[in-house]
Amino acid sequence: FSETPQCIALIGAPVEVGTSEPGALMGPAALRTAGLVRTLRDLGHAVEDRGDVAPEALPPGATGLPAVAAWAKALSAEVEAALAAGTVPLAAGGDHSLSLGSVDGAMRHCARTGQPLMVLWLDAHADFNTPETSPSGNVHGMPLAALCGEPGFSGLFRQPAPPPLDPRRVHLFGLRSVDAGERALVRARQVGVTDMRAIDEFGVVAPLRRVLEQAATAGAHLHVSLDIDFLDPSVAPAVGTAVPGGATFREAHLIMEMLHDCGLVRSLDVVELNPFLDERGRSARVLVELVASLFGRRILDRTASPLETLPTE
Ligand code: B3U
Ligand code: MN
Ligand code: MN
Repeated sequence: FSETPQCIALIGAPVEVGTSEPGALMGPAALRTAGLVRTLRDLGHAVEDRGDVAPEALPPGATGLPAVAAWAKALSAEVEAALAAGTVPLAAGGDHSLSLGSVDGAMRHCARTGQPLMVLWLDAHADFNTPETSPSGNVHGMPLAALCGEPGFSGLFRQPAPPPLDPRRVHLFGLRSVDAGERALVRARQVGVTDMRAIDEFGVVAPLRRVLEQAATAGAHLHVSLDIDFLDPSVAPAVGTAVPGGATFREAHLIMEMLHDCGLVRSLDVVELNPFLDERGRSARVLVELVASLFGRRILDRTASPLETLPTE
């Protein structure tokens, strides 16, 4: 994002049919309560809160792929329209199955503009299971496999569907929990990966810079999908599937600041916040702060490079 104000379209997606842990449907409400809209407006952006998407009539209690598909189709249309209108869609979830809709909407937009799409997936998990490999059957562990055209998913997308996402244009960042079937697929499909081991060794800056340089060279539309479990559970406890050893508060902010500075982020998901498991709104507030950093909040105005702004005697 540039220094110029953006027009941001907040789209609530209270989806929890992709997980077995109830509570994620309260995510959009908690993010609003934590001041998401006000915070972005205070940064000078125009924010249009489009309310929550509603899937087409679902039989009550519908679960699994048919229910996920109904949400995905509705969200895809909203995201595509927001992009066509020149706004930055911010999909607030809801479990990670909602990205089937948001990324699909971005894919359709990019198919029309001719811009390549790149996806940065900030997550403890690979979310690359198929119905065949999934140990849980939960669709929030599958969206990337479906988006990348793996078999076993039918009826998920609006028709006609764009060509599947190129897995080499997907980058998993913060990975630390992978199932056996996923491991094989992530390798075979050449998905980009910066796992926690790499972050321990090199920090977040060098690996992220490489991804952003690749995106800049390609002239890409960068879609960022932020799963709250990317963060360490001590920072953001409101998560159904907590995995220890995640990103620190400072690492996460630095990533958001770099994403802002690169100016390539055109669409964003904030997913898997489960307010039922939160501690007095703490995790929701952390997410709002991170989104603020991604949209340009900084500690001090910086006109020079970080080294030049080091304090002098
Ligand atoms: N990989 C496991 C666990 C999981 C994936 N995403 C979340 N949990 N949030 C699965 O069920 O697919
Ligand atoms: Mn996820
Ligand atoms: Mn996850």
